[in-house]
Amino acid sequence: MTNPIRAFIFDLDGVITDTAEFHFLAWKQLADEEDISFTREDNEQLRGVSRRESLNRMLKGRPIEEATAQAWMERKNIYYKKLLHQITPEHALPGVPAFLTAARSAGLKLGLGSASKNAAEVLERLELTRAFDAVGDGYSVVNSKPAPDLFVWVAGALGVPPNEAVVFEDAEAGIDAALAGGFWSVGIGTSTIGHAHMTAPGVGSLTVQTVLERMR
Ligand code: B16
Ligand code: MG
Repeated sequence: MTNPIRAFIFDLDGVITDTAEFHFLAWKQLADEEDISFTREDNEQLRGVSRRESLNRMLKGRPIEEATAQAWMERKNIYYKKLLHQITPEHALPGVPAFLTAARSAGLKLGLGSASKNAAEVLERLELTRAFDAVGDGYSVVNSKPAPDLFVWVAGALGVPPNEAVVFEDAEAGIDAALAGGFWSVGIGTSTIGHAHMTAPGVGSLTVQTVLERMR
């Protein structure tokens, strides 16, 4: 017999809201200014990984001085933060607020595990800060996804062991992190997430009961 599920932990970008487009536009502005080719397809490789790893992937092996790397990441973040002003509660992905409410009503603890250092601001703009019992973000741990550290940190803050928690993730790095930490996992969207315990096009196409029944 397996343990009952006591917590749901959600990734932010691609699961709760779609900030990937804003990340793309910000990296694209930097890339254009620096004469680096960067397409929407390239941007898919940046899904779920840290700002530093995103820069590395955007550069595709091109060497860069550390001081320049820091300055470029700072510039990208300024562009990104400007775009975040557009976010309103309507930017939550379809069915997300209702799913969070249903999960809480079912007695589950709710956590957020995002690689983003801007996660708190995004949650505020979505008016979803109070929906979560614990929020782990780009400041919480040193080793980012695919290391399991962030989800383990959130589970610890919720007081629930990994094998009693389900991670909802849209990125391959995020599902790898969840599995490495011993969590149950739900792959969201269309990326390479076939190794998750179950997959769905979006949180809105799931019910809390369906997820709980599959995690055993
Ligand atoms: P920041 P998630 C991730 O968010 C994004 O998917 C990824 O594209 C971004 O590079 C990363 O956050 C860091 O974001 O530059 O704002 O610190 O999917 O883990 O919620
Ligand atoms: Mg994501």
